[in-house]
Amino acid sequence: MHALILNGPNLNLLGMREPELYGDDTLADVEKGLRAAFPEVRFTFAQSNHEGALIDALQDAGSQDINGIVFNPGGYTHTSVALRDAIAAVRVPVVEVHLSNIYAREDFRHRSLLAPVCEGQISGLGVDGYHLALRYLMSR
Ligand code: CA2
Repeated sequence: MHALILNGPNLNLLGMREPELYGDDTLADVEKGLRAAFPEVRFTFAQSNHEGALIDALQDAGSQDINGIVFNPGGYTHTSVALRDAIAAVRVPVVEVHLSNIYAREDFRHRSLLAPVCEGQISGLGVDGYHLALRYLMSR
C-alpha cells in the first residue's frame, strides 16, 4: 500500500494556533503518528496552501503507484469546483477528512463540494480521522 496524505491551506499551522478547534498535534506529529501506526504502509505526505499545487498532487498520484489518498482540503472543501474535478478524474480512491466537525460549525462549512466525488468523509474525529480513513483504504 502506498498512501498519499494530502493537506490543504493553513494546515501547516496545525498545533500552533486554535488548538481548541484543531488539537495540539502539528502536521509533523500527524505524520509521525501515521508512520508509527502503519509501518507496513509507504507514505507520501504533502501540504500546500495553493489550489493548483493540490490539483497537481492529485493528478500525479494517478500516474504514480499510489493506491489511496487521505485528503484534508481545508477551506477549499467548501469552494473548489477545480478540486472536485481533479478528484473525480483521478483513478485512486480519496477519503475526505476534517479534524473539526464541519456540521457543528458555521453554515458555510456544512456544504462540501468534494464529498460527492470522494469514497466518503470523516469529520470531527480529530487526528483519528486520518487513521480511520487509511484503515478503510487499506481494507478496500
Ligand atoms: O476541520 C478541518 O480539518 C478543516 O478542513 C480545517 C479548515 C477549515 O476551513 C475546514 O472548514 C475544516 C481550516 C484549516 C485551518 O487550519 C488551521 C490550523 C491551525 C491554526 C489555524 C488554522
